[in-house]
Amino acid sequence: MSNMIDELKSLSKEAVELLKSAKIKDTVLDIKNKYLGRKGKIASLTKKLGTLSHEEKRKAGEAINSAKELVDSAVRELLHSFSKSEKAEQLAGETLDVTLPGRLTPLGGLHPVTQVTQEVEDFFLKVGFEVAEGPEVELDHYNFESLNIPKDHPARDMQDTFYVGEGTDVLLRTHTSPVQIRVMEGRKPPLRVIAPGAVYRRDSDITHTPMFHEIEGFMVDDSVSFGELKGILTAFLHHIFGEKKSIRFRPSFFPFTEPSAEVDIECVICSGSGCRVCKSTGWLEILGCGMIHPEVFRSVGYDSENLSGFAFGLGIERIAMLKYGIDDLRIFFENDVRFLNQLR
Ligand code: 2NM
Repeated sequence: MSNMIDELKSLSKEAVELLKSAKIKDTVLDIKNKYLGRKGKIASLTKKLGTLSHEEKRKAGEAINSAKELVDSAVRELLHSFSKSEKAEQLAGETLDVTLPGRLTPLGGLHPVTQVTQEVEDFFLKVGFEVAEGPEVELDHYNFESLNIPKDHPARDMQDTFYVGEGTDVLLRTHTSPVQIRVMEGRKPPLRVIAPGAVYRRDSDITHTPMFHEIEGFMVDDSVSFGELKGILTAFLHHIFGEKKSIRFRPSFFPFTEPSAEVDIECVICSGSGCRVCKSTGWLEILGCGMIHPEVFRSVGYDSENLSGFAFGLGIERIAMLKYGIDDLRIFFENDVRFLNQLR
């Protein structure tokens, strides 16, 4: 009996000693199994309990339990410390090197058409204009009729305008003038408004796309003069192309203005000496303008006897082409980042 208790003590000591030399979790589990397992060294001793007296059994049982307890707590302690160092190792492997350079997200930029639109808006906002928007799908009435464009005008031809359904009076606007008609219709002068946006025409070659962008503007008050038109548009072109550029006004014709004029700027490529871009004239056509026609005022219910105003219109892509020296309009709409990145 005392023999068995001694044996238990030395078994548990032996197990604890073995555990001390264990370097990995698997070794610990092997040792645990060898001593505490169902067929382990301690379990095989308990088989001898049957031969003992009641009192001896109790003492031996206590000895077995404390031997198991000793080994088991050593095992648990070791497993705990192994899992702790495993975690520490994992964390050490995951440390963040804050000195590494960051991963850059490529920054987007504004499309050149948007950039020029904003520059034009900047100028007109500074001189008291507001920005208005309107539908791209319009009625014949707002796009043509109220602008004094007669029924037999070529702009109304199926060849020149996109109609939404044949024989309807619904179409894609060919300019942003209808926005201004809508503003005048709903409000009273004094008014200073610009209308930027996409417009549509049946046209397609290296200088024309079926969709392009326009900015139109107008000013109406009780006595707006052609002098004010010249002053504001000259200041505007100097803002966009630089103070040094010469500007000229030439007589022209539009159904919705009278008198009408075309405005040219000294060629931005050759400075007036003559080149391919200005077709050897030294001048570039930049915008159209004029004093708003009495018929337009009549159609929005204004009294043209006591009012006057000027209006103008220009193509955004054309301005961008001249400003950046681009010779093919179509690359504005291909959205090739190699092109766009050059104009940021
Ligand atoms: C142009 C040229 C001349 C124009 C006229 C109007 C309105 F609606 F007020 F009558 N808006 N824009 C106009 C005048 C547009 O574009 C070349």
